[in-house]
Amino acid sequence: MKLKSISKYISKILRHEPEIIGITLDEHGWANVDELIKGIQETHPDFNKDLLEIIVAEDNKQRYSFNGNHTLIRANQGHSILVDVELEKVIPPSVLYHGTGEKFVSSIQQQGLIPKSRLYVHLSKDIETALSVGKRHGKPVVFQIDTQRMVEDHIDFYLSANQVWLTRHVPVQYLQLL
Ligand code: HQG
Repeated sequence: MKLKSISKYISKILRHEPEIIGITLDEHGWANVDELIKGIQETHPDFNKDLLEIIVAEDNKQRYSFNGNHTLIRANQGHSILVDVELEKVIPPSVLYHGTGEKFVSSIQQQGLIPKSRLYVHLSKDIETALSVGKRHGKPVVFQIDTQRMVEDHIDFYLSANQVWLTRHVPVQYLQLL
């Protein structure tokens, strides 16, 4: 069984479409662990709790969290469905980065960065990480964001449990294409 493809499936369920395995998330994005495992077993009969524990512990971006007694699980960020994962509001470093595909540049230069299907715009703390995010969309480009000026202008930033910087919208005046 390929753990990476199951992890992608779990992301899809916990961020976007819990209904594909007939489960629901609560208002804070939590799913019941037993229900999640049962739902995944429909298509991957060998899946079990031990494998879920491995996926959560070893995920390269720490995408998921359990509650204290591991009866509930949620994605730390990246949702399209409206859940409140109790993000921490934090003052960001004075500069952050956003990697995207070259094909989106002219639209971004007109509209700024918008969350599109997700709840937040995702920002990276360094250019290298931004480039790897951007590569998912074709030829990568990186925008530098004047977060210091955004903070001065009272725009809120959040840090997810797995250290991804999030904000609702980055208007064009704070963006510089590198
Ligand atoms: C672009 C992955 C046109 C935006 C990553 C991005 C990240 C615009 C795309 C996380 C636009 C949305 C999120 C505008 C923004 N016009 N295009 N005005 N504003 N865009 O996948 O940031 O592996 O929803 O630049 O590592 O690429 O899934 O967002 O290219 O942390 O955990 O619209 O997903 O993490 O694409 O990636 P996405 P993203 P995971």
